[in-house]
Amino acid sequence: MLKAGLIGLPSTGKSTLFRLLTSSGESATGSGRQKAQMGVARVPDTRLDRLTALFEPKKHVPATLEVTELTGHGGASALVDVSGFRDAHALLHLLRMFTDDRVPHASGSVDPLSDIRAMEDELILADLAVAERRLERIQQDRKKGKSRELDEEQRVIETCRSALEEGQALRNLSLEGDDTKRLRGFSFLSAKPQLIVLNLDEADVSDSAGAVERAGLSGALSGSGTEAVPLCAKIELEIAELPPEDRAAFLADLGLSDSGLDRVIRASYHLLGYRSFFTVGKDECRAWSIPAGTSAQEAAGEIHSDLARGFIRAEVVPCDALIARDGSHAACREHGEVRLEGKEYVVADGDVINFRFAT
Ligand SMILES: Nc1nc2c(ncn2[C@@H]2O[C@H](COP(=O)(O)OP(=O)(O)O)[C@@H](O)[C@H]2O)c(=O)[nH]1
Ligand SMILES: [Mg+2]
Repeated sequence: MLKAGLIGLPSTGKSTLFRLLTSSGESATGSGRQKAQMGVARVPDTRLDRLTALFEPKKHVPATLEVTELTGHGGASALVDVSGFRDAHALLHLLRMFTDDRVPHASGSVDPLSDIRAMEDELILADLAVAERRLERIQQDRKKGKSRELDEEQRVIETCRSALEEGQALRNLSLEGDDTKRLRGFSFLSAKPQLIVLNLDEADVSDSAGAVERAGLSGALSGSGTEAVPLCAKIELEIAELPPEDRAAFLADLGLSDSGLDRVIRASYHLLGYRSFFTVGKDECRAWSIPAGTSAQEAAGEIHSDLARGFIRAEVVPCDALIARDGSHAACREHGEVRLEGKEYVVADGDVINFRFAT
């Protein structure tokens, strides 16, 4: 499952966003030294909604995003110890751009540029501690016996340490293939792709680009591994309280085409290069998330390891074609829209797949 950690200074709207994202899913309080809450957000997908309307299955299962928020204190160094952050594929960084006299501001006043820097520095310091701990361990291990891999690891971590000491986030480091893999095990926070969620003032929602520019943020948001999504948590709360059929009109009144929550989830997908494929039937219509470049056999393994092991063929039809033919595979077949693909086939976003396998 796709995992995201919510970070940001106090009173930026993390808990509000957490509640909004996970209102329809389960949530749990993590155990351990640091207090964290974890919840599951459903990934909105109109394609799955349409397929569900056509197949009328017993179960409708959207793709999900697991979200973690640290509820205790302790700053970024605490994040390193919380599994939900350690394993996170991405960080959602809440940035306060709204003014509200009743909500005290961590930095005194609204200053998103300096807040980004403050959070970044915390991530960098936490990573520096991890890097130093690891280098000490490597020194000890090398006394016991040398290995090429240990040397390589030391070299990569020393590169990281230098970057961190210069105040650079590791997501800006361009590493070669094997080094990227070596780094993966360390769960460096500043190496994770980051989605900056701009929590705008209500007055700015219809002109979010203008708000970003006025705050002098354009440069800070253009770094590698970084994307930005504007929303207003206060308005999102109002939307969440509306009956679903009234939401589109409410958004249109504000000059918006979709809700901020939908945009946050979509942007997380985009940032990570994630895709969705679907399985359909009378029992269940379901969306599955996979990284871009996933093969048909790996995709089968997402559903069950037996499907990957006994993989024969993937019967693939793009969901748009299937929807256009009212969910009839037979009609799609007649028009040559159903393809039989082998295990190396790279699954495309929106594929509806039926896996043929031998048990
Ligand atoms: N005016 C305004 N208040 C907000 C907005 N988002 C959150 N808040 C309020 O700010 C306070 C802190 O929010 P919270 O989500 O607990 O922030 P956290 O400390 O980052 O978890 C709460 O009282 C929220 O209701 C917003 O977009 N506009
Ligand atoms: Mg909170």
